Amino acid sequence: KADAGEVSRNDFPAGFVFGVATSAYQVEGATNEDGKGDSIWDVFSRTKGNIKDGSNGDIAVDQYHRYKEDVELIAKLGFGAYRFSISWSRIFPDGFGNKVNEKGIVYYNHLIDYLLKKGIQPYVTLYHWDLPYTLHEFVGGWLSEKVVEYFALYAEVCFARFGDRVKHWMTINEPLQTAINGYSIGIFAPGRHDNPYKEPYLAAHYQILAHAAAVDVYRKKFKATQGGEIGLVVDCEWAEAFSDKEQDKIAVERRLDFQLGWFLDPIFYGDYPAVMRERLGDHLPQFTQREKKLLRNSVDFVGLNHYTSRLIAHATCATEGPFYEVQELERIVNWQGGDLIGERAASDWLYIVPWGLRKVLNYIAQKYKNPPIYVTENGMDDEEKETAIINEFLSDEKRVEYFKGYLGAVAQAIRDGVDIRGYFAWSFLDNFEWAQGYTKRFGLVYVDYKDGLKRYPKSSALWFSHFLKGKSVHEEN
Ligand code: PNW
Repeated sequence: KADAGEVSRNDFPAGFVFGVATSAYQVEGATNEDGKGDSIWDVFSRTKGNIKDGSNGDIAVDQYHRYKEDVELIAKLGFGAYRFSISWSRIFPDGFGNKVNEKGIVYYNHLIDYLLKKGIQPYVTLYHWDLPYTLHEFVGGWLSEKVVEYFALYAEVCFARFGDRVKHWMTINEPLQTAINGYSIGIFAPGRHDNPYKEPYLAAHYQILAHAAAVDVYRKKFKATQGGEIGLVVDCEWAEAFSDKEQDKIAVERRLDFQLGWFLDPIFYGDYPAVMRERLGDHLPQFTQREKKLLRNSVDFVGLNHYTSRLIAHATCATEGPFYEVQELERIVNWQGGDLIGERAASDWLYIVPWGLRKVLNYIAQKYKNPPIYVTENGMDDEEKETAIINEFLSDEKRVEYFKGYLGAVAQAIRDGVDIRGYFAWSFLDNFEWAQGYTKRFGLVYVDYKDGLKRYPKSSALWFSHFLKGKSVHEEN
């Protein structure tokens, strides 16, 4: 509770950016319109048994047709930025990069232009999990080196077509989640799980190289004229030692190396963390000298997605699957006294631990040369209930407390000296929550799935709006 006190806009520097975030497959819908090709998520979610409520993103919250209304609402609430992603298969329907689908370009041009017209800066992610399906089926997806070049081609078209107006680029969203959920556990597209000791490390490797290739294109061909910045988005839970035992403290370091160092070490130091090499041997791919050079300093900023924290204990028989088995550790949610690390949200992985964010931010600053950081996602969810009335969702006091706590933690980290440039709440509105379908609601804005996808700002959206207009939280009532 200590940092949940009186957070105010004045605790943040003048140029600090506040925004809301979404991703293409989760909000756009129109998955087969205007020449868009299928992505691995289109195919995955159409397959029975993969999505909890049997749903998919075919309509999602229909932002493709309602972008104007959505942009107006973002502006009205007072946010200065919108983080969204571009659907690769809208630009190159088969991913091969032969022929640009102009209708896809038109959509993002409209979105970007309307954002700018309303005074909102676009923060654009090139890849938020929706790989063109053909690249998976015929090229091997993230297990294939070839995808690196296709990604660079796609990125180049985005820079060329949108870079005159987009000044903040993110290459890839959470390569960790794709590697583990997509290629080890198989609960995300493309749903692979047969080779969990090898494939996740290949899938991560080529995502890292794809990131570096896209940044190289930006810096060589566009940066000088367009003057934007480009980074990678990683996700990281805070890892707190379960006990004072030396073994648990070392397990914490291992955990952070396997979650964050996996991606940031190559970028800041040119290679994977030593502990990953020790434990994975030849299952961990090697970077060539040329690749190491390309990787080093290949970000202008680090994007951090952060939701929750875990207690970490050394464990020789880990129960959470192969990824944790090689790390020999366990993630625990109860202190030894039995109390939860924090209150649980709706998702079974999401516990509310504001101080964890301050610690992750300080950890990144210390370990990776104090880079500029954006918190690119932070938020919590509510459980969908068939019987609930809208008002139960609209008075989301728990989410208000969540934001107060986590924003307070960001403000603390700024006072600690961490170079944080902005904060994006996940999510602008309720949307397709991947394998959970529409059973989880992360939005600041409620979407009525039973009545024409109407949007209703929740209390958290109104609280944020007051916060952004500089009123202290106590003036609110
Ligand atoms: C993020 N974890 O993924 C994604 O970027 C979003 O698209 C997604 O909707 C959001 O979080 C909520 O799930 C994560 O287990 C999923 O720590 C799980 C974790 C972290 C990030």
